[in-house]
Amino acid sequence: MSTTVTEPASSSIVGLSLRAEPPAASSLSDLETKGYTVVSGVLSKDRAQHYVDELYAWLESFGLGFKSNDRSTWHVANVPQFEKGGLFFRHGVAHEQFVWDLRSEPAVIDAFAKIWGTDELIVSYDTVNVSLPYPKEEMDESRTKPWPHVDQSPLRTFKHCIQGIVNLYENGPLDGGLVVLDGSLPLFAEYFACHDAPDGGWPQADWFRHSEETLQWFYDRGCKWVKVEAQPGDLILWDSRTIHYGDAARGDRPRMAAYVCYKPAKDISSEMLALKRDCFAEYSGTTHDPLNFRVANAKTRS
Ligand SMILES: O=C(O)CCC(=O)C(=O)O
Repeated sequence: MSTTVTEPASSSIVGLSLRAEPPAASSLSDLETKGYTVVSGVLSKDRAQHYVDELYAWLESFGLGFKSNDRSTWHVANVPQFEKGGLFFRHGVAHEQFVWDLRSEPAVIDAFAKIWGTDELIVSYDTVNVSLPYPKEEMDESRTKPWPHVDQSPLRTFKHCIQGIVNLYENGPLDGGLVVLDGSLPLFAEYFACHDAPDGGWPQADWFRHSEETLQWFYDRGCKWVKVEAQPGDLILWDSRTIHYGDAARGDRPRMAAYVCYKPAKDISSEMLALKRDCFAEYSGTTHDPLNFRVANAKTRS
């Protein structure tokens, strides 16, 4: 099995420069009101295909039997270990050159510059998602069951984090991908205000897992699940207060995507910056928030 990674593109982790047109204001106003949006065409279709090819080459490099051009080899046992429908955390994938290239795409950075009003941004070392349509019997419930959650502590009710997915392959209703509970963003604070906190209080960590019982309150207020569809090269953005999960592939197409998230660089603490430098040096990935992150391993996806 290959564990090689290429050298990161740069030793600098702050201050990525901007050269692109800002995203349309309408996409970002949806983000404010609905809690999610799709910014079209941050990458050209050719550029998106380039990253698809890189992802396939990365999977093939392990020599486990997977061949992108032979569907008879698309088995769970033929690719490196992943979580859920297709989240890869191991083997330094967060620091592969193509993942750094993707994070450095000017139009991706520019969307976040618009969100935060600064181009002095710091990026997370988040991962990629390749959710292939594996044979059903190879995908147990732990991979396919919805895992609805918000990535924000109930104790912070303000806009704190905007998560991003660069979508690389055509993504429709049956493909693996982001599913959001439409209407849940404006109800985030009210839900926690009108329900009793568990013993020990609401979690301080930026994560709250919902269950069918807790979701009923949202369904009663008209919230509906929406699979976010996107074209190759689109950037999906969502507010961490929006209830969501990543679905496994249910059709016959692969999902190919990379998670991206940037925040103002000035807001990182010196301790987290030091940890980030260590992660960079050791090719470790992180969870999605570039400022308040955990070092990623198989169990840390939030
Ligand atoms: O894979 C996805 O579309 C969503 C992943 C997710 O739930 C997250 O990053 O918090």
